[in-house]
Amino acid sequence: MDKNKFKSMTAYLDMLWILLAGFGAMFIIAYLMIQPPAKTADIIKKAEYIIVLGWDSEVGDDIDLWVKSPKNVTVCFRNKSGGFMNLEKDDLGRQNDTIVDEFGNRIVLKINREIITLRGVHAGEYEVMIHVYNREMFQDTNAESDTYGKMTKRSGQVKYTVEVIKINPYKIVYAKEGVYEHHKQEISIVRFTVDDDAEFIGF
Ligand SMILES: [Ca+2]
Ligand SMILES: [Ca+2]
Repeated sequence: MDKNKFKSMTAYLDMLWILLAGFGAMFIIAYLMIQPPAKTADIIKKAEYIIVLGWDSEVGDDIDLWVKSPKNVTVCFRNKSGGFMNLEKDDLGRQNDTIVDEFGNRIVLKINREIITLRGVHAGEYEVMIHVYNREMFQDTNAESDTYGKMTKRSGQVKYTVEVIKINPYKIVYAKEGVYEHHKQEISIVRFTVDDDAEFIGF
């Protein structure tokens, strides 16, 4: 064999091996650097039902939504998660309506809304109720000075709405409008039943 040809072939094979080794090393490094995929299930929540309580956004009352499952699990601000149910946020009235943006500006968004999602269901009866946890205090210039220093609890009727919404396909299966009046008032909203396939049977 031509010695020069043999030498150039050897050089070519060496180069090929170096290239292959280089690609192999890069592949291994890239594989090690791959991050586990984002838990999309945590981002886009698959919910069978959402139960939405809303009340007058101009008042600072703290109202709570309670849902009890057929397995006797109750979800509310005291127990935010259980039995496939989750309270998205305990709306405190006015206290958590203020956000601070990246420039430090305080922005007030007057929203009074609590949502409990049911990302899965147990067949049986769900019970929904609301509780007037705390009525807003305000400065009452007409009041006698008392332990609150003329601060008085707000009284009078305030409107609320409760909706039970089925997801996929979207349908409002129950809606109620009403008023609450008293501090610590409990209002039973609805008992509704679902089957094994999460279908709404009735109330
Ligand atoms: Ca609340
Ligand atoms: Ca609020």
